Amino acid sequence: MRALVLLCLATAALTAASPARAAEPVVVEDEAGDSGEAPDIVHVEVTRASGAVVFAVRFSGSPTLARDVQLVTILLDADRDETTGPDGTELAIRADAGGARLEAWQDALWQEVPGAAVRSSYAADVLTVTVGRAALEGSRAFEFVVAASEGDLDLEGTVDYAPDVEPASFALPGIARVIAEVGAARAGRRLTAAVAVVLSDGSREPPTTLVCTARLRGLVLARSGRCAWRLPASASGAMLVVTVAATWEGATARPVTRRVRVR
Ligand SMILES: [Ca+2]
Ligand SMILES: [Ca+2]
Repeated sequence: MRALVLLCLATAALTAASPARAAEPVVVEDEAGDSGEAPDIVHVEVTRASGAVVFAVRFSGSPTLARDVQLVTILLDADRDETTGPDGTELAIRADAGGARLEAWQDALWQEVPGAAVRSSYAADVLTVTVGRAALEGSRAFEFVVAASEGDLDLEGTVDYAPDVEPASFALPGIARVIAEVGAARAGRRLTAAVAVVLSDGSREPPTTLVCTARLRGLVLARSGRCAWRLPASASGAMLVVTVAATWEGATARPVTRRVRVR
């Protein structure tokens, strides 16, 4: 786990130094035919969705993943702290063809988290598991291992792990910059600002939260929409100052300011 932590630190440093980062999804390939009696994982992809993370686990040999017979466990080190949970993993998603549940390591036991936002589906040899970021305790970066087992992972039996040795890493991108385009400012007219965030992986997304403020001659204007205002007829010639504070999936951008002269 120490090597893993060092790797994580190195990755964090790289992310801080460069706006470019590895493109999604995170992919783990696993050998076919190495699983014994357990379901045989051959490919894992982890991607982000709005407010959630999606694991797609592909198998060879079309296992049934029947309940209480074949189980897929996604072990997560969501706090990236090797002292929390066995081998650092304090969350476990257990899934089979019947559904999925989240368990947390508490009082030295795996205990189900009631009402956790976890769901799964199994079709065409791909088990798709979606977990809400809230269920991941808001984690923006985690280590993971997928284990397919015949019966309970924690009991005797055969297991196929992906990756086989060290856990894999997944991280949501940060915000590289905020795009705030302020429309034409005309006295007596409505003004809107269009806001998007550009992520460190180059993709462009709408903000998760957005606070827009406009000041005219030092006074805050009442909003007429999330990022819209009606300019007073007396505003002609004044400088309008629009400030935008945006977040995306738990990442906070520095507020940006736009100044436009009202015509
Ligand atoms: Ca395998
Ligand atoms: Ca941990």
